Amino acid sequence: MKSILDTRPALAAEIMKVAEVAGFLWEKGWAERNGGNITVNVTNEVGCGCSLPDKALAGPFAIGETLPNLKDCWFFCKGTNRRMRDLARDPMANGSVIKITEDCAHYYIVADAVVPPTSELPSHLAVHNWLIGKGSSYKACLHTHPTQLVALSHNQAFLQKDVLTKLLWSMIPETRAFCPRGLGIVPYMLPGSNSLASATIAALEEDYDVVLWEKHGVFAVGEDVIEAFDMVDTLNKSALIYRDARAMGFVPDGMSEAQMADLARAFNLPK
Ligand code: 2HA
Ligand code: ZN
Repeated sequence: MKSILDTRPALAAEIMKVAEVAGFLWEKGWAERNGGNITVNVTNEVGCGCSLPDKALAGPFAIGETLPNLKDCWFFCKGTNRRMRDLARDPMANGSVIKITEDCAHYYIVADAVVPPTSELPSHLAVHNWLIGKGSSYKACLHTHPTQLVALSHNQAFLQKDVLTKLLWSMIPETRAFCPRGLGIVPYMLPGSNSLASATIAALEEDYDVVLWEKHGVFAVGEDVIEAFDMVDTLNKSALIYRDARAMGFVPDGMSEAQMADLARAFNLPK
């Protein structure tokens, strides 16, 4: 079957990154059934004034709001109800490339098949709209269900501002170094709702790259989907170290404030 990717190596490379990450999410046990979603702004990879067929496969469909920075943007989106493990195996049969219309309120499904995008499309597109508006180079949004981070979100003590950031940073130097903005917190809200989307943007606006949705999962942004995944993976590694220390029967010491400050100086880290 002919694919939009056949003649577009840059687009194929971005979508292969999505497939690779989808496989990691499944292997880690963070993607039960159709859990999680990924969207990537592929406008640059499709190419401006591109020769893609004007004839879309389906649409226009309403986004549900008007997102003025998304005019004529292209996205690769995991399909609604599709499984990460299937996205890993065959991304173009379990996700689709969509194009936002000129009115910034609708989209067409362009390729390769009519796979309606993720149920979290409104929140993902609202975040992409916000990223473009602030001139960010970030192109990827990732939502997943990392077991240990979600478990920590079931305790109110960990949901106070930057309590988890400090705890997770202190478990291993890499987390401080590679998640320098820490972990934002979003209180429980209905999955797929506009209020969850606005609360997520408000938390990202506080200068986090990864936010924890209470009793649900995380939402991460990055230059590409690999970068977004690596931050979540690093944060969850810290959660695993904390869990294992507790399971061994003690509360872990954590790196000291002085060790953390030293690290921040050495790596020139923000905050
Ligand atoms: O798309 O994880 O929150 C599946 C989800 C929704
Ligand atoms: Zn979810």
